Amino acid sequence: MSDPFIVAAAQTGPVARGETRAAVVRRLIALLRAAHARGAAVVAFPELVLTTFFPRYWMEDAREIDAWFEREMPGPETRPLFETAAALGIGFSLGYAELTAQGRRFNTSILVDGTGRIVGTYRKVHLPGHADHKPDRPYQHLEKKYFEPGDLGFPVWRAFGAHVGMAICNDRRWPETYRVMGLQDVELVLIGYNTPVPSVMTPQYDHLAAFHNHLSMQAGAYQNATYVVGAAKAGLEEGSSLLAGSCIVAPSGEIIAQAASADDEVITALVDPALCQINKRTTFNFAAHRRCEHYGLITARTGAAPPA
Ligand code: CDV
Repeated sequence: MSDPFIVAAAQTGPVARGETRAAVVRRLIALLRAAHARGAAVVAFPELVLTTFFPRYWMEDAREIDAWFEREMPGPETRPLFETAAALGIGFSLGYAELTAQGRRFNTSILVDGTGRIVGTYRKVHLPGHADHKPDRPYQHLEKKYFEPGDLGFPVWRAFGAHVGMAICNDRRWPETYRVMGLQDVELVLIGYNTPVPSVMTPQYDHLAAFHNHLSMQAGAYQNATYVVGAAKAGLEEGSSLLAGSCIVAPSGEIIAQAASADDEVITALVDPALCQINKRTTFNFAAHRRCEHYGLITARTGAAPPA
């Protein structure tokens, strides 16, 4: 059985449109140091954390779009984060916009171990929003324009003495995200998010945004007997209010740490892989209780269809 270790969520406040990556990285390093001072072995940073949440802007110029993306990781601006983490011996997950050598664009998160080595890459599967310009809206949500759906599935890696997976923002609302990792015996899921509230898509649920945020992660944690860490980019960013509420959820489904601000803030909690075993061996012992013969529709059909 693996030893317990401390995990951190590094919530950030808003990142201004004109804020340089170097300035953001300095903020991330301060959060990394704070997490290390609290004994953390690994810290989760938010989605697309190196820049403002640029999918809110309609852009047509390719060079303007490319400027939001990283062509290498680490690159010159992000290298100090890797070097500091390696010097401290702390790992992290980091969300950023990835432009591959083949010209493909993904909303990506990497997992970096305590030596500064990238041990895992995840590319966001569930892309919310739209690809077309909707000028009647106060802001856009153009993830479907700027990214293609992730092509790597939901891998789980051995790191920090545990089985670790990642997801990005909207992924956290989908049970499939957690179950595919649950089937790889995941014990810790690191998630970064940017959630604008009010939502232009579901204003009916604005008053429930914080509830739905935690509901999704708590359900995913409980039903798959895993820790889940949610790290928000929060606060008023370029006129768009981003949900805070970063949290760490235990395999019981309980929130065991939660941010109290909408700004740069570190929260920590103990991850004890032994606690994952309680439900992995009983209620959610997949090998004993799952009935795959009845789940075929989940992969055979994408959209819902009414009964005949
Ligand atoms: N970045 C996101 O994926 N945000 C979505 C919003 C647009 C609904 C989310 O699920 O929080």
